[in-house]
Amino acid sequence: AWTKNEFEGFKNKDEFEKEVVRHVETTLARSMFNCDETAAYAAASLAFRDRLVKEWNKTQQRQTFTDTKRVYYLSLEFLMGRAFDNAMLNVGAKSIAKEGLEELGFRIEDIIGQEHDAALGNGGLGRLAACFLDSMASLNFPAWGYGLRYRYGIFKQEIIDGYQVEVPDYWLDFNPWEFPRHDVTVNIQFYGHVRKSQDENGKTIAHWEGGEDVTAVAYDVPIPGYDTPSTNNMRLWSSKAASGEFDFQKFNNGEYESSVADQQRAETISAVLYPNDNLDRGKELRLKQQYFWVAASLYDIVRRFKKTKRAWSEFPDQVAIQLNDTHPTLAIVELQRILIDVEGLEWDEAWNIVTATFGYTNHTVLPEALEKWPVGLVQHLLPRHLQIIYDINLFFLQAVEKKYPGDRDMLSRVSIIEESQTKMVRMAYLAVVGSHKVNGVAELHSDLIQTTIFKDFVTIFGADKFTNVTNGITPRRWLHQANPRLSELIAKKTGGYGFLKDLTLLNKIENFVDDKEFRKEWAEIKYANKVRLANYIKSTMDITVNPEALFDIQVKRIHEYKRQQLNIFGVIYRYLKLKQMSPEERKKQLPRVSIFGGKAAPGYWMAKQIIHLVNNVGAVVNKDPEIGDLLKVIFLEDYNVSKAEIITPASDLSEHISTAGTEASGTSNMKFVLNGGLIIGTCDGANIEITREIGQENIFLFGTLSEDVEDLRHSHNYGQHSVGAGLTEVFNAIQSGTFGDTNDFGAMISAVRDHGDYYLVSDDFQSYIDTQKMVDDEYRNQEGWITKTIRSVARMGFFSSDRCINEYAEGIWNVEPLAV
Ligand code: 26W
Repeated sequence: AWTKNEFEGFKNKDEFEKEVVRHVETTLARSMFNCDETAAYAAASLAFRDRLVKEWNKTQQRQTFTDTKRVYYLSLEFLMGRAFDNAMLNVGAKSIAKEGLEELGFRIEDIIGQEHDAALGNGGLGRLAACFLDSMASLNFPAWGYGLRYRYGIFKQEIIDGYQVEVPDYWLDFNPWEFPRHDVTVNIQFYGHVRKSQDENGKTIAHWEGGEDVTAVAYDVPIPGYDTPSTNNMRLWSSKAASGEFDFQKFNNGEYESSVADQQRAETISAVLYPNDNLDRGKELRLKQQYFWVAASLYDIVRRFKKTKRAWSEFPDQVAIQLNDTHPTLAIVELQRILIDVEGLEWDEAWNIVTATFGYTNHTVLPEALEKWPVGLVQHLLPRHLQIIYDINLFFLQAVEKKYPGDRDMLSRVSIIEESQTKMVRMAYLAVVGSHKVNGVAELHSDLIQTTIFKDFVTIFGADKFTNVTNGITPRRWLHQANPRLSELIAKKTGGYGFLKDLTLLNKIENFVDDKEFRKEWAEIKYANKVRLANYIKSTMDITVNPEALFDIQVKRIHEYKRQQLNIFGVIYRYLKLKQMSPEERKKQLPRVSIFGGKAAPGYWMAKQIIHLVNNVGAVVNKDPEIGDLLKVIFLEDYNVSKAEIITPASDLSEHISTAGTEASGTSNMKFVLNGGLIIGTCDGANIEITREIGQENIFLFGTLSEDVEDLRHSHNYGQHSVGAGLTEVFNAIQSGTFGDTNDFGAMISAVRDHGDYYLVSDDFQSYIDTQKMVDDEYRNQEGWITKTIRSVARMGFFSSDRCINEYAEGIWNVEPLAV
C-alpha cells in the first residue's frame, strides 16, 4: 500500500519534533519553555500542513496537465469537523506524531482536542458533503468542493436552566488549514437593471448594468485522500467590499464611517451560516449568499475551462457540477447567462451545455423545506436572472404543451413560476429542468420523489432522468478515527487495513462470529467506548452513568419529524412503570441510559420545547433515589462532529425513528451500526436498506409504513383519533407537574392529542414501547446481542461513501479517477 509517509511524511519522530520546534520558535514566535497545548497544536498542524501542501500542489498540477474532466461539488454546507487527526491519518504518520508529541510532553488526544470544529453546516446534508470530499480524494477523482467561508459556523449550544441558548461560533482565530488567495478574487454584481441593445446582425443583447459590486476572495483548504497522494481542493469564498473609486473617494473625503459601513455590509454576505435545517425562511441575505457563492464558483470554473481553449460544446466533457440540494440552483441560470450574454452563444446551444453539465441531488421531501423565492425579490436582486428564469420556463412549458396539448392543469402544476398571491420561483423545479440527472439519497426517498413532488416531471422527461444514489459515510473518520481499537481488531482479523479502502472486506469478520477470543475483545472495545462516554458525561455534567447499562442514543438535529418527542414520551413511560413496580420487581429491570443530543433551529419553538422536556425529565429522573442506575436521562450539550466521534462508538442502541417517509436517508444510522451498535427504527430512509444488508433479525423495526401515512393523517382529521392508554398516562404525568411547570408542555401534548398528530406519534407509540421491551429482552442475552452486532458490522460494506461516489461518477458525472 502507498503511504504518503514514503514521500512526504516524516522519517522519524526526531524529524517531526524538529519541525514542531521550528514552528513554535519561528512561525509562532514563542519559546519551547512556554509552549502550551494550544501552541503545540498550532505547531504540529503546521508541520503536517507543510507536508500536505506539497502533494496538494502536485495533484493540482497533475489535474491541469492531464486536462481530464473535473467534478465540482457545490454545497452551501461542509460540516468538516476537525482536520488534524484526519491529516495525520492520511499523510500516514500518526504514530510518529504521537511519539514525538509525547517526547515534547504532550498527549496526542489533548493536542487533537485543541482544534476548533469547522462547523460550516447544519446536519446531514453538510456532513454528507464532507464525507464525499474525503471519498473523492481517496478515490483519486479530480474534484473540487465549492462553498462559503462563513465567519460564524453553526451556533454553539448551551443548555441553561434546561433551555437551549445560542452562542456565536467564531472559529477563525487560528485556522492553519486554510490558505487565503488574495490574488483569486471575483467581483459579484447585485441589483441594477437590464438594458437591451441590438448587435450588427439585429440580435438582441442583454446588458446587466448599474448594480453594486461585492468582491469574493478565495480561501483554499487541502483535502487529503487516504492512502493516496491525491490531495483535492475545497474552495470557500469570503465576501469583502469591492475596492473601487467609490470608497476611495469616501475615504479621501474623510467619510470614514460610511466607508466602513459599506465594508461591513459587503462582509455580511459570508458572515454567518443560516441555522435552519429543513426549513426555508426566504431571507434576502440568504439569496444573496447563494448568488454570491454560485457566481464566484462558476466564474472560477469557466475561467479554468477557457484556459484549455476548447470549444464551448466540450464544456460538459470537461465539467460536471453537482448541486447539493436546491441551494445552488442559481448556478443553472448563471451559466446560461454567461453563455448567452457574455460568450454570445445561441439560447439552445447554451441550454444543451447547461443541462448536460448539472446534476441535482434532492435531500428532503418536507414541503416546508422546499425552496421558493418571491419573484419580486429575485427581480430586485438579480434582474437579468429573473428574465432568464422566465425564458427557461417559457421554453419548458411550450415543450410540455406540445407533448400534452390542452392540459392546463399540468402546465400550472409544473410551472417554475408558482402563480400564487405572491408569485414564487420554485427552485426544485428549476433544478430538475436544468439538470440531466436528479437523484434521491436512499431507495425509498428516490421512489417517493418520483411519485410525489416530481411525479409530473417523470411523466414529462421519462423515468431515466431520475435515479437513486443511497448515501454513505467515510470509514476513515467514522470507523478508524472514531473507533481506533475496533479498527485495529478488524485489521487484525481481515489481514490489514484494506477495509478502509474497500469496506466490503468487512464481511471477513463474520468468520470470527463464534471465535471466543474475538468476541471477548469485541465486547471489551464496546465497553471501553462506553466508559469513555461515561467519563465525558461525568466531567461535563457531573452525572454518573453506569457503563454496564444499555446506552440508548438519539443524536441529530431536533425536529418534530425526527420524533425526539416519541423517544422522551417513551422514557417517561418507562419511568412511570418503574415507579409503579415493587422494589423486588424493580431489581429485575435492565438499567438504561437514554442519551439525547442535537440543536434546534433558533426560531423553531416546538423543537426547543422538546429539548426543555428532555432536560426536565432528566432533572427529575436522575436524582430519584428509587430509580438509581435503572434509568438516567442525559441531554448532551452542543452536539457536533467531534462529539459524534466520541458518542457513536459508545452506543448499544441508537434511535432513527422518524415518521415513515420523512427522513430522506439518515447517515448517522450507518455510523452507529458500523461501530457495533444496533438500531431501533422506523421503515424510513436508509434504515430499509440497512435492514436488507444486515438482516431483519439484527434491527428493531417498528411503526407505520410510509404507504399508510397519508390515510392515517386523513383519519386523524376526521376525528377518529385516540391517543391510547399508555400515552394518556404519559400526558397525565406531564400535566400533573411531574416534570416542571404544567403549562410548559401543553402545546407539545396538544399537537399530538388535539391537532391532528401530523407526525403520527400516537399511532406509533405502542409499537415503539413494545419494541423497546424486545430490546431489553434481547440485551439480557449478551451473547446473542454480540452476535448481532458482529454480523451487522460485517455486512455494512455497502454504506461506504466510496461506493456512493463511484455511483455518482459512473451514473451522473461520467468522470474517471486520475491515476497517480
Ligand atoms: C432552505 C433550508 C434548508 C436547509 C437545509 C432546507 C433543507 C436543508 C437540507 C436539505 C436538510 C438536510 O440536511 N437533509 C438531510 O440530508 C441528509 C443527506 O442526504 C439525509 O441523510 C437526511 O435524511 C436529510 O434530512
